[in-house]
Amino acid sequence: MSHTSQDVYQHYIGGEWTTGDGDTTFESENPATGDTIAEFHRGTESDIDRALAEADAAFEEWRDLSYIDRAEYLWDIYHELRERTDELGEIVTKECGKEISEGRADVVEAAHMVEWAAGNARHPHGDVVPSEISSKDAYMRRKPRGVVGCITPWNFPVAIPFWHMAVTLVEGNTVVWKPAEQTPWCGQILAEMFEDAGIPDGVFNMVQGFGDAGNAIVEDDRVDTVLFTGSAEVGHQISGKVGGEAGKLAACEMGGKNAIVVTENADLDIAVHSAVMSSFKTTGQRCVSSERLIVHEDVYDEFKERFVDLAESVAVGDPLDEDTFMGPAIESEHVEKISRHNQLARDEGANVLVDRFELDADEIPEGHEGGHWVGPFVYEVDYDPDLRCIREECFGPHVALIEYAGDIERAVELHNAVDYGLAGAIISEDYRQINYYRDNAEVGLAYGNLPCIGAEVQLPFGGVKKSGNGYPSAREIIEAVTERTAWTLNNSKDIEMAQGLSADITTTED
Ligand code: UN1
Repeated sequence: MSHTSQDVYQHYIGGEWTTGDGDTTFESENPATGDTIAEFHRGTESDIDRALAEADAAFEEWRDLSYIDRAEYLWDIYHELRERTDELGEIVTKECGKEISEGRADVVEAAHMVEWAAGNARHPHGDVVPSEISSKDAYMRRKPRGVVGCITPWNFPVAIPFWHMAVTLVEGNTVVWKPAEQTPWCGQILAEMFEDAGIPDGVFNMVQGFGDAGNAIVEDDRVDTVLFTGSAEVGHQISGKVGGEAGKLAACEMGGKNAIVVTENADLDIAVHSAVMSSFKTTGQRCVSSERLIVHEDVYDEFKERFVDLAESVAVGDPLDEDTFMGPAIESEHVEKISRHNQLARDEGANVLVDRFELDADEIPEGHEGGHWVGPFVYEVDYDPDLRCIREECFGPHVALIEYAGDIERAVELHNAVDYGLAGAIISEDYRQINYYRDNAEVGLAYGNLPCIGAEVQLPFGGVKKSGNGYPSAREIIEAVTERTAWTLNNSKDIEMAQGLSADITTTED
């Protein structure tokens, strides 16, 4: 289908484009300019209701297809993602502000996830399990759960929807998806891809909108699994609601207050490089971005000088320009949130080392005055576990240097002293320190001598503690969107029980 820029874009429900029931629209904005990109119908509870009815009705036929037939639709999408990587990467950059290499990497990550899911269709989907009784065959078999509701964030507007939906669909579930309200244009393009691939009506549905639409997915009884990636605030509400409902499952992936530990045995080139990448790539707006750098006193001064130097000079600018390191923040409300966090650090006694929150006029590219610009904010603070600035996630280029004395045990103690546990890294040349970190850091994604961003899709991805329950991406999502059946078949005419349980039926006549 074709659209002109004057169109108000629609929802995709039951294989049809529809304006839905609502009478309001919303706009998508280019965060680097403040310009409007396009206008979209805002979905309502009744639009979600229709989408869920369609997904429910489509489930039976979809689950009856073979894994391999279902995967064929995804292979079409895989090829489209590959062929259109540059074009889509530019769209990601225009709609969410990430610099262009990140825009493209978002699309590449999506292609990898689709490739993994579609390829997995030809892999075993269960286990043959030994039985205590030699005449019994026992298996673990998988079945789709049914209707899966997907709620995705703006920071990976192409990749994360496919983390959620690719495996989910290949496994035989149907989907109702609400893209982030900040990145509906990416949502539109993905929905067009599903339409082009000819996915059967109702198997994939997309409703554009805000939290009220997302909430209508979460609260509906027809939804068997809710997949959510986004803020801790919303994720905890969803797990609270869904957790209380028998038979329903919420797989939530939230942010963190991620840290990098730099020990006295660190190679400081690697340390500084990893810290800059982890703190400032994506303008600090990855759920895996680091906001704490925990540095040993022996190397603190040198690390600080080199890190501060780079933080002062990393190129903030037009995200479409290949020479830009950091694009803008997503929206003006988010700039305010970052400002509040910077102020909180000040109020709690931080010594501010770099403050580029308000960029100089000549740093803002021409024609981009309406963009949501922020630069790095770096501070040092005397460690106190109760400080909010080093416990609460800012989701921006806001980073604390924390000096420690003593051994690796002490560094890991500081590292773990937050409620979250998503990603983290250790920089050290000492394998004992590295292994201590690996075994004791409370995170789902741990790195040695690397940034704590940039995970590959074939690894599990997910957090511990308040960061999530470790499902909604890549490999592990299969557990959230399938049910396991333990199937046992008797090959004998006699019934023999495990555990030594008697199979004799005795009667009063015995
Ligand atoms: C996120 O931070 O919101 O590991 C997702 C990474 C990417 C995904 C990040 N593969 O940095």
